[in-house]
Amino acid sequence: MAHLLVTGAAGFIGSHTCDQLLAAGHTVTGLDNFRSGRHENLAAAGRSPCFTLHEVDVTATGALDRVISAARPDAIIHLAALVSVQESMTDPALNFALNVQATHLVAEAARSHGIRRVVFASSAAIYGDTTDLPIREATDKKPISPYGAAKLASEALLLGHGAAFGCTVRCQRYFNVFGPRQDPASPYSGVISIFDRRYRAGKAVTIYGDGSQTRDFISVHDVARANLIAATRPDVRSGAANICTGRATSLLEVVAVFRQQYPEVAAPTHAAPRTGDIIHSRGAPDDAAAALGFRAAVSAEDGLRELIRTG
Ligand code: UD2
Repeated sequence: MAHLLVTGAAGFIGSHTCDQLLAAGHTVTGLDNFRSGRHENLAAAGRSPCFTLHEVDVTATGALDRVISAARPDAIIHLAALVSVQESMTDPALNFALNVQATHLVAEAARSHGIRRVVFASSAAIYGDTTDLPIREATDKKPISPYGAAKLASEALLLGHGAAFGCTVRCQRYFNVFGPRQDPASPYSGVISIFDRRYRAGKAVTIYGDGSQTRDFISVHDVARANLIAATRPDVRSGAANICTGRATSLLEVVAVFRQQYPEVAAPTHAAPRTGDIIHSRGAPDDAAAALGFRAAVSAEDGLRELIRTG
């Protein structure tokens, strides 16, 4: 059994990752500044004797050193981030601090403490608006936001450190993650979390465009499992892989599942497509299968039903 340090432990992906690590018998030290993380996300983890939480910012002077010196983890799963693409547009400096500098600090902490593995939350945003589908890892990386650029820079920082100082680095390029605990607060939150909140409130949703746009929606449970594998499987080598399902689901298909569950809610309204919206996005899952033995197991429909059932 391993001891994992999870940054961003109280976030959407972080909390599910902690839950799965603990369920598998590992020890977890969590770290979160609670900027977007929430205490209630850690309700289950907090009941485990194998879980310790530190309420600190990764970028605070000496914070990582102190936590790592005390915990002596085997690996770091670095998920703490400025998670909003939109916020990276309005505050690029904050994006740089939380999404680039923070990663450098993690890389340095891994080096100075001799930590042998780092798993990093990268994103399909590094590919920009490519129309060459499915998106493969070798596809040109042309980010179109400070957020995407920061994720790409972070991958390079970590992989360079890993190669120089003998640490295995896995960069996980998440596609459109959905599931329980995703914050629906902003209009730029993931579409499924927005739809979930509106249907629960009995309100009609708005579809931008005709709803035929598709995304590679992956359940947060699959994403957490991919993190667990990347952090703990013994024979893993450094690299980057898409964490996706390889399947495209349209917004109309998403809405159909909600409408079955909420027949009393009015039909969706349609609005003009969002500026800059891409029509189709779908990843190739083969590299993750080869490097990690990971394949997504939850279908978009099953994941949606679980979200609707449990919230
Ligand atoms: C992701 C980013 C977005 C931007 C984009 C670049 C997130 C949550 N979003 O958007 O910020 O970087 O990638 O490609 O990381 N939609 C509706 N109704 C709503 C909300 C959304 O129809 O109330 C549509 C939206 O116009 C889009 C689809 O749903 O066509 C998916 O939207 P999304 O923001 O969940 O994800 P995505 O991949 O478009």
